[in-house]
Amino acid sequence: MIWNKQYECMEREELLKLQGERVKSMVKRVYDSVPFYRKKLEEMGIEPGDINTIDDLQKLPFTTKQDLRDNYPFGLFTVPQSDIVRLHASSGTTGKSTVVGYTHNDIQMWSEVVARSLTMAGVTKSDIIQVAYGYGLFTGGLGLHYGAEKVGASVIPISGGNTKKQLQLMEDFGSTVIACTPSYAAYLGEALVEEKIDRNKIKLRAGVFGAEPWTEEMRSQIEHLLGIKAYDIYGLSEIIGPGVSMECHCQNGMHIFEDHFIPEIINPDTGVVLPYGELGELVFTPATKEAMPLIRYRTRDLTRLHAEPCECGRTLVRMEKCVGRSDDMLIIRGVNVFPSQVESVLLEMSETKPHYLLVVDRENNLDILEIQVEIEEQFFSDEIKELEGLRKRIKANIASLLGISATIRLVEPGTIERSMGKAQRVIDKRKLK
Ligand code: DLL
Repeated sequence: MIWNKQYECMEREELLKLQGERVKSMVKRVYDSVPFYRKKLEEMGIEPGDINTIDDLQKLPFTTKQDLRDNYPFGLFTVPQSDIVRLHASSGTTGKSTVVGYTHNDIQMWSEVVARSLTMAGVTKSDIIQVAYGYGLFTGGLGLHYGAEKVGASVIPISGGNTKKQLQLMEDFGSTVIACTPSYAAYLGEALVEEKIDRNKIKLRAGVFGAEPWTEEMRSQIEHLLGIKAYDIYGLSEIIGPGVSMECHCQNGMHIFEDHFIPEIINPDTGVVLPYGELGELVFTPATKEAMPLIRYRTRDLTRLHAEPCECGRTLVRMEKCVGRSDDMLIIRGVNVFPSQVESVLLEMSETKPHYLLVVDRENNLDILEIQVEIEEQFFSDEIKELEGLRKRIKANIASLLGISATIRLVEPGTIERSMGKAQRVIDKRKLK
């Protein structure tokens, strides 16, 4: 068990002081060693000596994904290549991937925050954890791996995919915890039934799911399918990887490890910092990173922060489940729609399975949305009349909750492509035109 009470239960005043000291020393480091940051700060007339307390953070400029691309591959590193012990890269759908580097100390810090995260899900050295996030350039697999080893759990580094083998090892090795994307967890749950595996032989009790947005409705479905308690873990490669924040047993938002990653919520249009409780874009300053600390990195993830104390005893702020990324937001006939909103509507209905796809297109200059949704086998074999009733109910719920009209296509179980990693929930054909 790794519960670092010194930092996780720190008095707010003390934590803010610590954050101030950490930002101050980090700004001096990047100013001295990263030409990009020196230039940017000089242009704004800021010197490292101007940054003394955490309140001064707001004087500093933002860093964006484009800045990482412009400095591809190693331009933002603060240390010589000989001090880098690991490189990861995020795939990125457009342009060059973004590269991140880690020193030995960075890997230690990362392992600790993931270990703290797993501790929140009750993971101890007695657990057997199946790490089914992808290993490789993606941070999920190795991130969870090192954290689980630090806790002392027995790690099965199976990586993503190979579903039959996942189930076989789950049964034979007696995995008690599974770590993967929520979409893959839903698929594993389904495969368990298809393979007719005796549920009594499965010892799973908890899941550590993240890397993509997922709703409370998805959580209920996964918990039901796998017979476990499902926890949300958040992170991004630019900041460290998984383990930036995690839900404790109270499941009242994800605690951010603020001693390392300093969060802010901003208005994405104006860059103005918003108070706790307001919805906006999450910004992080990973102040203790050695190889690649960033100043006010804009994540594009939309959420809210809450600072009220949590029953678990941790004083760290909590972030709500992400609504989605600002770049995943669809604008359909002028209405803003997040795939996660569609997911909540669909999965609230017992007839639907957690597999769906949004196809957006344009016809006669008008946006059209088709939602393909898989339904449970027993309902699919029902009479046409009943299927039609279900289709109409989904359409009405989408219209009343999201304010858009969509074509609903009910598809047979197994039709929508399953994802072993991050699910693709949207095909926007308008972009291809
Ligand atoms: O997805 C790191 C990770 C691995 C997190 C395993 C959790 C578990 P990237 O590939 O850089 O890193 O993608 C980061 O994924 O900005 C969010 O948009 C999204 N994301 C990550 N975790 C969550 C989550 C990893 N729990 C991007 N809920 C982030 C919603 C998430 N979105």
